[in-house]
Amino acid sequence: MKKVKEKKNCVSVVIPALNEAEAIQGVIRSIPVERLSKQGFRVQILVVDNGSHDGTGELAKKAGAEVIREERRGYGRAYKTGFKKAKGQIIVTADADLTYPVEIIPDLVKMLVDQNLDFITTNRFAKMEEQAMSLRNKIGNSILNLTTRVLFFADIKDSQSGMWCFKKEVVQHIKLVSDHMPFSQELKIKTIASKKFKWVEVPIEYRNRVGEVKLNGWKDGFGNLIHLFRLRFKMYSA
Ligand SMILES: Nc1nc2c(ncn2[C@@H]2O[C@H](COP(=O)(O)OP(=O)(O)OP(=O)(O)O)[C@@H](O)[C@H]2O)c(=O)[nH]1
Ligand SMILES: [Mg+2]
Repeated sequence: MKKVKEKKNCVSVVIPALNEAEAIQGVIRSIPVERLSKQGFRVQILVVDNGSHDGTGELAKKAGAEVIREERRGYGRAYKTGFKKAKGQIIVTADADLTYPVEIIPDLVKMLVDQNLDFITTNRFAKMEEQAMSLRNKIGNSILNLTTRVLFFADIKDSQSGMWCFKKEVVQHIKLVSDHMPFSQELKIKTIASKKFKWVEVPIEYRNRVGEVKLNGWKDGFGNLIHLFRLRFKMYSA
């Protein structure tokens, strides 16, 4: 990955957003910038606007974020672009839909530093609001989690969670290919499989989504399942 000028005491919060006008400002304003600066970190809030046409980018800018426009669609594409532009040596991620508890970012960062971890992923199933995930998606996620554990011996409870806190060097060491929803499982599986990184999974709250659902449940679910098998039989040469 090409390097931008990295800043040692900087945390980059990278948020992919596709038509999230209803929630984006709430997400940005809930990030505890002051707490992070008391911990000694500057904060870069980076919204990757994935071709929104509802004013998401402008709203994000007004709320104080740096906005990059990425016209090529896809959750993974948005993250790859965002990671390249992240100035912090520590990166934290969250969706732009108010589902993830961004107020815990200082705790995640503290844990990463204090325990000298490389990668923290999160488990949404620990404290999930009742309507936060449909029954279909819960079943789909359980199948993906079980398949991940069986195929990769990865001791992970939530393979699809989109909130991570990690040292930027992790994504500079592994090759991430997916431009779409499988990006989330690809990142975790390759990080764990590389055996180079100290990682943990921590429980988090997961809240009801604000704004229209972007996920295509059946298509993305099956797509992720197929991706797991493809990854399993190609990954060690990748
Ligand atoms: N689906 C999708 N999301 C994108 C894309 N580009 C950016 N995003 C953002 O990526 C995040 C994840 O997408 P979501 O639709 O929330 O997917 P999800 O979290 O699995 O599903 P929900 O439980 O409905 O929130 C959101 O912040 C989207 O706005 C894209 O091309 N497709
Ligand atoms: Mg979401």
